[in-house]
Amino acid sequence: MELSTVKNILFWVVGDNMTYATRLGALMFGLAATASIPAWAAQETTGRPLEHQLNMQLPVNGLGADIYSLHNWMMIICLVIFVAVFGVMFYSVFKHRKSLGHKPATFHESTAVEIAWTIVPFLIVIGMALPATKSVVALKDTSNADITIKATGMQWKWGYDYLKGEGEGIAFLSNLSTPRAQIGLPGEPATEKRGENYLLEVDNEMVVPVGKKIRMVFTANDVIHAWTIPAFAIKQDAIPGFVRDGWFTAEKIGTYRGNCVELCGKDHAFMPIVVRVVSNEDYTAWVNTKKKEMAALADDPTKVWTIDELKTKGEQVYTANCVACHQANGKGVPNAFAPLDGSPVVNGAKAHQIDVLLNGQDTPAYASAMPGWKQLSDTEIAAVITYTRNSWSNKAAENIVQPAEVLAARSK
Ligand code: HEC
Ligand SMILES: [Cu+2]
Repeated sequence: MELSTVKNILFWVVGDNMTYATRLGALMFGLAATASIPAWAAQETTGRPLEHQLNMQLPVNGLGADIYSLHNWMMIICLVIFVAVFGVMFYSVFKHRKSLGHKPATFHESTAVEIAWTIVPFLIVIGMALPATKSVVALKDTSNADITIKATGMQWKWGYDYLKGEGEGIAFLSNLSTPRAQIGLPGEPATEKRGENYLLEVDNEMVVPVGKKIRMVFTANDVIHAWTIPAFAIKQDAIPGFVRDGWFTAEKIGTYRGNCVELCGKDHAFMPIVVRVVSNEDYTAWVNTKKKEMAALADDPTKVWTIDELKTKGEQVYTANCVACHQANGKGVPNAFAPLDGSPVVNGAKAHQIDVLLNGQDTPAYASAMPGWKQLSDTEIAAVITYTRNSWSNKAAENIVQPAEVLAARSK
């Protein structure tokens, strides 16, 4: 075996960044007595998976440490059972083989053996279930949170709403920020080298203060997604029409990364989760900037825009929300995503297109459906419609839509 393989196996058993002697020591220690191997405390967490990592990511809170130790402890129990059972089996088969003249025993029922093989597994199960139950109960206790944040899964991004506590009212969308040039397209290789946080970076990170209890509420707009930050020991499905919750505290300042962990469609791999943990003062500062930013961005749906203003804004909205399916050239993907270039909807009556944007569309012509975009603002919807009506080969007769028209359609 290569040294790195041995190293990985040891990582897998006891954790990271210990000398081999300590690793073996910890292994023995674990075997002999305890379920808590404090490997995590000795090591700086990276907040993201490492290359060739076999063990779980290092936790940054007590609950995560419990789960980590529990995991190691269970692995050790499994290993001991494995070695003991197969050891006895292979020894017996080898030592008492027929060619040495052994005759098979013919006994039936042995009360002693039957009692032993009922009681021993029972004790093993109790020994595993007790500490596990303690952790599961703690995982579910979302009471007395300092801040409550709602995460909404959408194809293929996350929306965050700060519902309670400092920062209440803040809401934003979080999109993958890795450039297309690093990813490439089918049949079109990437042209740029992959960055350090390839596919684990976003434009708007969720920000929380260090050491505070954060309650997370999860739901989804379209299909099932799942939210996790492994280092925080939190993982929960986000299900349309349901609200689930979970909680974490982050005890170290830093940036922590995760992924959507429920297969949710074509761009499942492209909706990472990034949480930045900052000091309490930095958090207050972030809340203030974010609130100012939101006030500045807040739309005035009665404002009348020029067509050029709408086209410029519409292109941004299109790039952020629509290219994944309809492509930058507006040609879509045959049979899957409708082309907008030359589309009868985009070149037809504007009222109908507003309706498609707000409520979605699902015709038999395409395998998938167009989701509704109610979560975009009136201005964003008006802008993206105006943009599509004047782009590529489209020359719609009604070539401009104002935010007020979207607002009116919304309340219908
Ligand atoms: C998740 C993939 C997806 C995204 C993202 C998406 N669409 Fe669609 N869109 C579709 C699909 C699929 C259809 C065809 C639906 C059907 O008719 O069954 C469609 C249809 C449409 C149509 C009607 C076209 C026609 O000729 O029937 C318009 C207009 C449209 N989309 C605009 C947009 C705009 C603007 C955005 C960005 C805000 C957007 N779409 C984002 C998947 C998507
Ligand atoms: Cu997802």
